[in-house]
Amino acid sequence: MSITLNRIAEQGTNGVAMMPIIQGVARAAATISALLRSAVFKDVLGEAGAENVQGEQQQKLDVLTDEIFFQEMRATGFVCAVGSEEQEQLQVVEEYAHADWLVLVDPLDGSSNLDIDGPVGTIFSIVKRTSPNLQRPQEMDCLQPGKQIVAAGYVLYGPATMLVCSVGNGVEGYSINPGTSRFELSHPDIRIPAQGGYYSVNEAYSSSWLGGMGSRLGRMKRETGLGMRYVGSMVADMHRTLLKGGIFLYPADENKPNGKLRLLYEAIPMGFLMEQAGGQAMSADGRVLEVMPQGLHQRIPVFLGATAAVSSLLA
Ligand code: P6P
Repeated sequence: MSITLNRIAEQGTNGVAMMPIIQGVARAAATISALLRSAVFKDVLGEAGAENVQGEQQQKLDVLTDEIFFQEMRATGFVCAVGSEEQEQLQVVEEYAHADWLVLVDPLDGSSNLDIDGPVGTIFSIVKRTSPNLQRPQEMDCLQPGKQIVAAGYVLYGPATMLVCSVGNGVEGYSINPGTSRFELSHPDIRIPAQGGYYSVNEAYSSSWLGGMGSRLGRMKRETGLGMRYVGSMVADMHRTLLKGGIFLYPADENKPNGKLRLLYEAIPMGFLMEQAGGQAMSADGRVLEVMPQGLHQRIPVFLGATAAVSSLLA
């Protein structure tokens, strides 16, 4: 008998509260997966002709997937607002502005890989509002350190479509079974291997890295003997790191003094998952989940991986 996402409700009070929202994520993921597979025939590849709040060229699919995700969060009836990479401001769900939960999301991470049919993903985290329910949710409700989030996960749109998530009791992977068109448990209890795997970083920037990261990486490579893999899609690079071991890093450099990846909807959810899988999630000044967010779209350097690799790099 296959195990579905309903299993999440068996994981304590957080599991019961998170299941309907994570099921909403799964519905969005199934729609996005189908859209990606047919994109080339629907003229939805390529640039949308606008920049997002990050100053990056929006892909048409960035815009479409953001709307799909927001509508599924709205349909759950439990989400009062969504903070998205594709939206400058917090998007309030008007009909449910008094609900308990906010979702932070990068709806289509790695979208620059779309035109070469590369893997892309959706990254999300779920936090409980800090403001009274009768008030309208504000950006401040999202600005909580990662140690306070209740759930996080990602969807990898690869050869299979897989939702990897945690409600604080370890990490599980659910894959779409084409036979049933449902997400079914495929990777129970994901734990990052203590040794082995790969280091994953864009070494093209190594000459401008800050904090002596070039020499640190050289020492880590000598000490660990890790091979190198880099897709340029955080979900794909993180998924391989979780399953095979090693470390994923995006350091600060002279042109990106705070790194490139966003704290609220990339570093925190991925850091939460990495710690839940037995790894470490560090930034320039310590643990990612301890960083106090100052804004919806702030960036942060990240070093996520097995303890041995992270320690070798940052010691
Ligand atoms: P670079 C994709 O644009 C992304 O936000 C992450 O998915 C990925 O890890 C990173 O940027 C890749 O950045 O500078 O190596 O192309």
